[in-house]
Amino acid sequence: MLTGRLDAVVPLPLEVLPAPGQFHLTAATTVAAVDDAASDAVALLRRRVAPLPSATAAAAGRHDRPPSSIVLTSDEADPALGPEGYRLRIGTERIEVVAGGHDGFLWAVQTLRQLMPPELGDAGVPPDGVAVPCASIHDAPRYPWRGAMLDVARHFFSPADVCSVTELLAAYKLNRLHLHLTDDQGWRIEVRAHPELATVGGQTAVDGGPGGAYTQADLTAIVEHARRLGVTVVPEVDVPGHTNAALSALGWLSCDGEPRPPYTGTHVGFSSLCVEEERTYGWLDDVIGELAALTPGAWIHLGGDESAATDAEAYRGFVTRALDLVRAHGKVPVGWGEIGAAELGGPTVVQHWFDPRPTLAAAAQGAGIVLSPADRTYLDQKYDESTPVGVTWMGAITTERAYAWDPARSIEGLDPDRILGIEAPLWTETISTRAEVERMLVPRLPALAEVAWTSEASREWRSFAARLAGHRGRWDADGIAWTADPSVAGLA
Ligand code: TNX
Repeated sequence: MLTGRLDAVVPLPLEVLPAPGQFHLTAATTVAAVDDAASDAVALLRRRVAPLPSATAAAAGRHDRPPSSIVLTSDEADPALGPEGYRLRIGTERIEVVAGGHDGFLWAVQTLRQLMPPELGDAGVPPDGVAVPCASIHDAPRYPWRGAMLDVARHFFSPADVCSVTELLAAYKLNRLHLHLTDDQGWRIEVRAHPELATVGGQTAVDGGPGGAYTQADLTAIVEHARRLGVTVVPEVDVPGHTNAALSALGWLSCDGEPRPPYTGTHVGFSSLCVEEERTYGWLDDVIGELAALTPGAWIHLGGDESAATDAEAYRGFVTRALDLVRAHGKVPVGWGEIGAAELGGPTVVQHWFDPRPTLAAAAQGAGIVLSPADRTYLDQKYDESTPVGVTWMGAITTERAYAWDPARSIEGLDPDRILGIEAPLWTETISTRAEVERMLVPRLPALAEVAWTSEASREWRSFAARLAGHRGRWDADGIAWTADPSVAGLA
C-alpha cells in the first residue's frame, strides 16, 4: 500500500510527534466539519487530497462509525497557536483537525496533503487505499506576512496563470499575493473612472509583448480564488514613478499635459506623475477608491520606488498625501523602502528591498516592515549562469542562498519586533510564460516559505533539502515546472 511520510512537510511544522500505527485512508473515509470556518478547507481537501464523502460529525463520532473519518473542529482549539495555527491528530481510525479559524484549517489540510504519498493524485484513492503514519502535529507560523509578488506589468499573466501561482503559494502556506499591477510598460487593471488606463495603457509589454489588463471581474475572481486558499491579494499601483503606461494613456497626468509614447524597454526611473498638480490627486483617489472596493484585504500598495524623475522634496510630500488617501479608503498603505524617507503619518507597511536607511527611518516612525532583501528574495535573479531567463544585477540566488538567512538579523539596527514577515518578488522583464514563472519560483519559493513560517532554531538546510527533494514528484504530478538547482542535492 502507498504510504505517506512524516518527514515530508515544507515548511517544517512547529512540532511533529510520531505515534504508533497508521491511518488508513480509503474512498469510503468520511469528512465531517463541525465548524463553518472549515468549509473552504473541506473543499480544498476534496479537491487536492481526495474526493471523500461527507458524514455528520455525530456519525463520525459514533461507535459504529465508518472505517475511518476526518473531522475538522474548532473545539479545544489552542488560542496560543493564533489565527493561522492548527493541530492535526492522526490516529488509526480518525484524523482530527483542530484550528481556531479559516486559515488554520486550510494550512492543516495543506500539511495533510503533504503527509499523503505523492502518488495520491487528484484522481482519487487507489482501491487498497493509502496509509498515513500516526502522529500529533501542532503548528503555527513565525511571521504573519508570508508573501510573493508577481509583476504582471512588465509581462501580462492571465487570471488562470495568477490562480495557478496562488495554488503554489498556498501549498507552502504563503498568505499574501502582491500583484504589481502597473509600471512603465503596462497598466493591468480596469479603472472605470479612467478606462484609457487599461484600454490604452494595457496594450504594451516589455519587448512588444501582447500586453493585456484585468477587468474588474477578473480581479474579483482572482481575489476570491485566493481568499478560499487563505491568500490575501495585495494590489499595487506604483506611483509616482514607474508610470509611463498611465502617462501614455492620460497625457494630463504629466506636467506638460502631453501623453508619453508607449514604453517597452526595461529601464527604470524616467517617468513621473505631475505631483505638483491637484488633478493628480483626484485621479489617484479614483484609482484607489476602485481598488479598495475590489480587494477585501487590508492593504493597498502604492509602490513609491525608484522615483528618480520626481523632485526629492516633492516626492516626499506626494508620498505623505498618497498614504493618507489610502487610509481614507479604509486600507493600510504599503510602499517600497524609499517611502521611509517621507513622513508616513499613520499606520504603514514598508517593503524593504535594498537600501536599509529609509527602511530604518520607516521603522523609527512605527511602520511594519516586510523584508524583501534583493540578495535573498528577488526571484528574478538567476539561480546560476545556466538559468535561461532572469537577471543578475544582485548576483545569483541559489535555493540554499534563499534559505540560509535570518530575517530578524538581516538589517543591522532594525528592531525585530517591527518585522511583519518576508516577501519574494518576481519581476518579469525577462519572464513571460507560466512555466518560466514556475521555474523561477520552484524550488526557491518553498525555501523562503520555510524562512517565513518555521522558527529560526528549527531550521536546518540539510533537513530542508531532503524534505524538498521529496516534493519533485508532487510538482511533476501537478504539472509545475521547476529548476533542477544543483544547490539541492536531491534535485540536481
Ligand atoms: C528594481 S525593486 C525594481 C523593479 C525592477 C527590478 C528588477 C524595485 C522596488 N524596483 O522595477 O523590476 O529592480 O530586478
